[in-house]
Formats: sequence, structure tokens, C-alpha cells
Amino acid sequence: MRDSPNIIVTGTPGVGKTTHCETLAQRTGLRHVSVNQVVKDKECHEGWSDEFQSWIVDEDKLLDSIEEDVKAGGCIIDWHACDLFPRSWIDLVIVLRVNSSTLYDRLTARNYAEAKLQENLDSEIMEVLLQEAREAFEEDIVIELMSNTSDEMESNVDRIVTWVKQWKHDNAS
Ligand code: DAT
Repeated sequence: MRDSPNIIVTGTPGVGKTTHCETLAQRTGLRHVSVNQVVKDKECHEGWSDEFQSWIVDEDKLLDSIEEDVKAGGCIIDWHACDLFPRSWIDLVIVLRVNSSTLYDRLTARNYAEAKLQENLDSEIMEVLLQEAREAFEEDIVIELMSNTSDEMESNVDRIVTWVKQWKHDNAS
């Protein structure tokens, strides 16, 4: 039994996962597990895909790399996918959402190539990550939150901090 919860923060690239996770880690003391960073640092990939402009992730290796940490509890997992993580590892799934025009501006600022930009905009409009989360986890642990403005981000973080405190209270041994 873990004494601190594990949270996934997921959503289309550019929705604000990293920004939320960093603030949440500061406010809660939980650890920010940036899967992007783990994939790079621990080489959990089979090379770089020019077509998708991203690493081809070796999911088994990735899960092995983070298993010990996650099983200990207290991880905020930051990744644009969530259905690879075993249900038993996860207590809360946050799916961040953003308006198309805001996402367009954020991804353009990152100099995304046109095809990748369009693919991510389509994914956000089609709610791909939200559906993935709802299919992979119990519906009552999947929470959709808007992330267009800093006010929304502050309120999201406040809400998750409160949830963490309550979880710890409810699960205290
Ligand atoms: P992700 O990790 O999902 O790719 P990010 O945290 O790197 O996203 O954020 C992308 C950019 O958008 C970054 O410049 C910060 C900004 N941003 C994120 N969430 C925001 C919010 N709720 N309000 C205003 N700006 C936000």
C-alpha cells in the first residue's frame, strides 16, 4: 500500500502538462516523472521517427524503468498517453484540455511542422486522449480540466492539491 498517491497528467502536446506538473510537485512534494525525460535518459526507445518527429518508445522498457519509483507512490506522471500504465499503479488521471486556437498558438510558438501541428489539433478536437483515459481507467478517477489561462491553471492546481491532501488523509495507516 502506498502512502502517497500516483497521478497521471495527460493531454495533447501543448495543453500544459509540464507546467501543471512542475507547480504540483512544488506544492505537494510529489515527484514529477517526465516520461519524455525518462525515455531519453534511460534510452527506452527504438530510435527517432522522422515521420512523427518523436522517439519510438519501447513501452516495456519504459514501464520497467519507472516501476520501482511508481510502486513506492508519490509520482506525478507527465505523458501524452496513459493507457500503457497498469490500473493498479494509478489513483487519479487528469486530462488537460485546451481550445483549438490556444493550442494552435502554443504549438506554432514551438515551431511544430505543419503536419505535426495539424495532427495534434485534430487529436485535441477529437478528444483522443480523453477517450483513451476513459477506456483505460475507471471513469470516476478520470478528471477533465481546462487549461487555457493561468487562472484555470491555478484553480486546477488548487483542486489537485486538495485532492492529494484528502487522499493522504483517507489512506493514512
Ligand atoms: P505540455 O507539457 O502539455 O506540452 P507545456 O506545459 O509545455 O505543455 O505548456 C505549453 C506552453 O503553454 C508553455 O509555454 C506554457 C503555456 N501554458 C500551459 N498551460 C497554460 C495555461 N493554463 N495558461 C497559460 N499558458 C499555459
